[in-house]
Amino acid sequence: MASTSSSSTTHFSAESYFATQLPPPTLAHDIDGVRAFVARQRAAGKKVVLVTSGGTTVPLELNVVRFLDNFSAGTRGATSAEYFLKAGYAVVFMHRQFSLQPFSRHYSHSTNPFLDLLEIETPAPSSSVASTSPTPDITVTSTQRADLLEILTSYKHAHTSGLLHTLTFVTVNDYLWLLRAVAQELAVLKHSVLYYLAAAVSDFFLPRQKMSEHKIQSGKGSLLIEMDQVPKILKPMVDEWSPDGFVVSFKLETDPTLLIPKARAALARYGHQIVIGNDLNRRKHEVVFVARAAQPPTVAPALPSSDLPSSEENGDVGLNTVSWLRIAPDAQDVRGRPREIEEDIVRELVGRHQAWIDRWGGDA
Ligand code: PAZ
Repeated sequence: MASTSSSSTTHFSAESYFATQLPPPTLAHDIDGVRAFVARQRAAGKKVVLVTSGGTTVPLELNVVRFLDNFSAGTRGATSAEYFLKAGYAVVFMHRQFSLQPFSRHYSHSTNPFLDLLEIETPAPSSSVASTSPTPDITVTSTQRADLLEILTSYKHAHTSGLLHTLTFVTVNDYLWLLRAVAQELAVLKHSVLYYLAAAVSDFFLPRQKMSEHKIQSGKGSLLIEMDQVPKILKPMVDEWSPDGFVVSFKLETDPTLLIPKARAALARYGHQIVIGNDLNRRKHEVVFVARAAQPPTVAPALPSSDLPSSEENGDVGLNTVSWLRIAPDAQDVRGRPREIEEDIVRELVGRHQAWIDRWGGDA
């Protein structure tokens, strides 16, 4: 039997975590980039959102051969980042390496492969230069051209305007170090910074002190791994790293009856502004906003009435407001493309964030 653990786990506070686990080697360089980005957006009076996206890995060895991972492809984060840009925000997009990214997500992975958009056109041979065959041209399939043009235009604009700044992480350790450092940089923006924490972050990890240096060997029977709990970082984020920021976390469950109680418990424990609950299998067309009662919900007026949740499901639950947001699973936009619930989530959050800024006297 191979075991990578000692018999007891350690309880890591955020403080003891950062005192004992090593930062990723690129951290200082990444933060220089964020600092410059924040300075530009601050000078321009922009609201800034940090979007975290995709899953984190948990390596089992220091020389990593094996790791634990989770399902997240980064759809929620990449899609939401596009809608935040559309709403006028500058976006720090902190995502799992190789997960979906804004704009390119439309043609990534296997859902809509980029190569399928392209045609090879071979010009007719010219009679004047008989010995050389003409070079084929590449064109975009005509049915895809309008969509591609629209996405490409937004993509180019996001990059030339300098409104999208991208950071990557792989492990849960990278994520925690990066989140803390980025939040500390964004804190100067006071109330005009919104945190949209959609990444699927592991709840468990293996501290480096307990990791095997080399590949765990088989041949000794089963593998037992005892992991420690990842420290709860929302509390120091709200209390210390970025106390004026508007913090939205996500809660994923597979048992829908847990969504609201767990969301309420998170708000009570960490003191942030909103938890968006989503069920694994319904997350693309249904989410629930659980917020502290001080912020009245401003459910997006542009939603067709059939998409609005029925009123008896919404309302005050003790100290919290609960509002469901739903779209029909097969809903389409005016051009016949599938509607994306992130459009409604972002519209709702932009309204609530603005109310938060106004309440504090407006520092955007
Ligand atoms: O990346 P994706 O679009 O496939 O999934 C999004 C999500 C379910 C990871 C996100 O909405 C979420 O709930 N993030 C927080 C997960 C959690 O740690 O509870």
